Amino acid sequence: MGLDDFRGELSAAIGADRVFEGGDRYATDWTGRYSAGTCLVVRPSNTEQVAEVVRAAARHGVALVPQGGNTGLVGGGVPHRGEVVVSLESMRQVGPVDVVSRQLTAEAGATLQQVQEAAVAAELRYPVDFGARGSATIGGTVATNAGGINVLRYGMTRHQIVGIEAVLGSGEIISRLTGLVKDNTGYDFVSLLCGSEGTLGVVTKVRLRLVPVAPHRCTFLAGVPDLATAMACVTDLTRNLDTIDAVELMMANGLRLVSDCIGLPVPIADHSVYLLIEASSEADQTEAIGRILATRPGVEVVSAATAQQRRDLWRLRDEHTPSINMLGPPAKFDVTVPLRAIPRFVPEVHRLIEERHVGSTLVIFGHAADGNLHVNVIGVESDDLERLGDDVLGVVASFDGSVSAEHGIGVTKKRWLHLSRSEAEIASMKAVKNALDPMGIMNPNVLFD
Ligand code: 2HG
Ligand code: ZN
Repeated sequence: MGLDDFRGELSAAIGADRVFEGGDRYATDWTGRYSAGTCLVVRPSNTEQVAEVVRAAARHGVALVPQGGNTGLVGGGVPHRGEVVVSLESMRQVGPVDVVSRQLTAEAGATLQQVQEAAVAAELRYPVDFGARGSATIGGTVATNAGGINVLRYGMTRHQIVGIEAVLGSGEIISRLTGLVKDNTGYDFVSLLCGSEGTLGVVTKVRLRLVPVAPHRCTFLAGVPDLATAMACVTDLTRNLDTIDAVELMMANGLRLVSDCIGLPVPIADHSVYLLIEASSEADQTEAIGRILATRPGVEVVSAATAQQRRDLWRLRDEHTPSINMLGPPAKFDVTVPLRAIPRFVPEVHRLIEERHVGSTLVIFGHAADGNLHVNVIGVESDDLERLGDDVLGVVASFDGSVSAEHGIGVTKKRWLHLSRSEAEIASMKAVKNALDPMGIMNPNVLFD
């Protein structure tokens, strides 16, 4: 690779301060499992500069890894074989909000929280949300088609995007930012780039739809005797109300771990399973939700009476990922199974881990209403990770689930892509990649080899 030539040429073109040697912040992934130690980083300040980076990389045979907040969980945003990191952190402009169309345009390096706050300032809401909102970037959420806690009501990131600007691996800029909701003029690049994990190009700007803010919000923690009852509660709620934003699932061991780590007590103790439920609506739903949950035996409910109590309930959920990391680098499986399979799937995974991965710790939590479970296993040696993945994802496949619900395939899940995608689909994905990234320089280690 002509890395020195690439570096010299780009320093002259976009400024020496925008081309530098980066440490852990750029070279180590969030879980700590992948680390290149140091890496060359380029930090363009606008779309034209991103295009210069991609064209120079193509000329010199240099591979690139686009990077946002580096909060990805499948090793897809860090270098593995000497790739250069393209950091979007200098491109963080958001807005203004177009209140007529209820849309805004944001640069890829803006954080999810920046976008949410800009929407709130215009009395609107950007409904994608998850714990890493303060550091995850909007470009990263698009590249991975991020899901999060409100998918039940609002859908994944793909459902929020009405436009995109990106530099393809070919060095071409495509820009579709007019915000037309209806636009049937051929292949849908917006949707194609969303979830492409940096393999087709670098997302530089996105146009997002915003939704109205409902005046009433209510938040509950429900302690439940078992998974079957928990899933029955999910059905009761979602069949009867169209105002439920989130129903999150936590298990007693995960909640205990979080509570100990952050020093925040669980307001209702001694249940096997917990649901964190949130609704937003025109009229207050506290009573309606309480009534629905009360019909199931053994369910104990507490509702947040103040904004602080609401924040505390959400901290018990949001802090699962950092608390698990305190136990050591986890093996993470981000899977979906059909809703009715959850009460059988979870015990099956427990049995497998106890029998075949003795001494490891299993923490399962996730998004109950869409069947997305985060299976975290701590204490498994690196050379045993493939066997662990074969075991866990084998069970997922046996329940007709998906090997990645929202985090993406990245580097970690490549081995198991075939469990969720047919040979024809994988061949078609490769054909698309070859067309848009003819030199194979865009994030070459992720998705497939
Ligand atoms: C969440 O739902 C994230 O909090 C992270 O998707 C999940 O840490 C995980 O496994
Ligand atoms: Zn999640």
